[in-house]
Amino acid sequence: MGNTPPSAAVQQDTVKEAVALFQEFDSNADKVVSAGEWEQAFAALDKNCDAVVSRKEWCLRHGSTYVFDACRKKVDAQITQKEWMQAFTDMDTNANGVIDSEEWLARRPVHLGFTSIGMGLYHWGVGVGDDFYELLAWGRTATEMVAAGPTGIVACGEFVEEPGRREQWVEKARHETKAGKRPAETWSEGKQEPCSRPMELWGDLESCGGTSKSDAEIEAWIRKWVEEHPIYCAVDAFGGECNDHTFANDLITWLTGIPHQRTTDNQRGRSLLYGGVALLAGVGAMYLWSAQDTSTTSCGVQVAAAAVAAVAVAAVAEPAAVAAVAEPADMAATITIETMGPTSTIGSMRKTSTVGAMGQSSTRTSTMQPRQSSRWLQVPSAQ
Ligand SMILES: [Ca+2]
Ligand SMILES: [Ca+2]
Repeated sequence: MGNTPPSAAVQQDTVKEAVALFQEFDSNADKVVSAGEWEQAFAALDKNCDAVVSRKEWCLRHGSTYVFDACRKKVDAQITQKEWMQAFTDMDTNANGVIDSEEWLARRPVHLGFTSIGMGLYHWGVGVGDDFYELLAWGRTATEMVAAGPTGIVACGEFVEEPGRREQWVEKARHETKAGKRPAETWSEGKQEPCSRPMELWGDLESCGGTSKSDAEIEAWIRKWVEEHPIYCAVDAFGGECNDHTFANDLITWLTGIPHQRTTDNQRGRSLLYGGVALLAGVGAMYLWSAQDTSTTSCGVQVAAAAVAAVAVAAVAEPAAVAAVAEPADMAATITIETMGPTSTIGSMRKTSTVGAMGQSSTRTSTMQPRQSSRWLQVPSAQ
């Protein structure tokens, strides 16, 4: 998925790297980096003159990639000259044509953080520099909306309008933390309330560009978002959910200025579920057809039912695992289920397959020679 969280030592080096780079780019030492100096810096970085600077070229020269990651890019592994000049515009937040040291140090990389909650599902959080922001909720039926940042609760949904409910919610968090169900690092001793997971507790990180927004601006945005989304909704059959995934997509879009629409677990689940329902209809038709024809239908109903059950569980899952739809690399979950009819008069087989992958689904029927499915279906046994 993404890169793993950097060590504490690497985090400490990031400011040093930023300061050293600023001095390097400011070739006339007038304490600001001009567009000309910025352009020259790209030429110096692009050692093999192919008009892109790769992550490798950057890393070989500077040791860490904090500044590289803070530039928005189409492809994570490289930055083009055009993107480099766009980064100059992004960082010159007061639009006076130069980047001063304050603007330079305000720029922070943005990450999407993933924590596995089992069954191929992930809890999402958003990293700005070393700080993370996330939504907290007690399971899939929860309606209490709480947004947390590195120092504690940033905003609560409408449930706190009822007297005592906020205290109850915090008390539950305290209890869960004491019981070891939440990491001790997610409890603020100073404020006596939960805070977000620190960087090292996120299992995977995905680079999403950079931001110049301040902590105060970020907290104000989160308060407004929660005001506009006052009720937590983990799962909605028609996509109306309001959870850690929709929060992360919205926050990253605002932070980076680029629409961020990573496929959520629910979108994936719906895609697979609806694909499965379509398949069941297909199996029904196949059954009627084979009953008239006395021929037998190989494979089908049981597999399809198991697949739909697994996807349905995944779509509404809590960590207690029952069954899981496993996924190949890069979360591209794919299910193909095939039903084979008898050999036709021209010696070929009719094949109906339903494919669901990363937010898309399609059902197609084709006539082809029988062969092994190149895709897969996996329904692990209960844990
Ligand atoms: Ca300068
Ligand atoms: Ca400026």
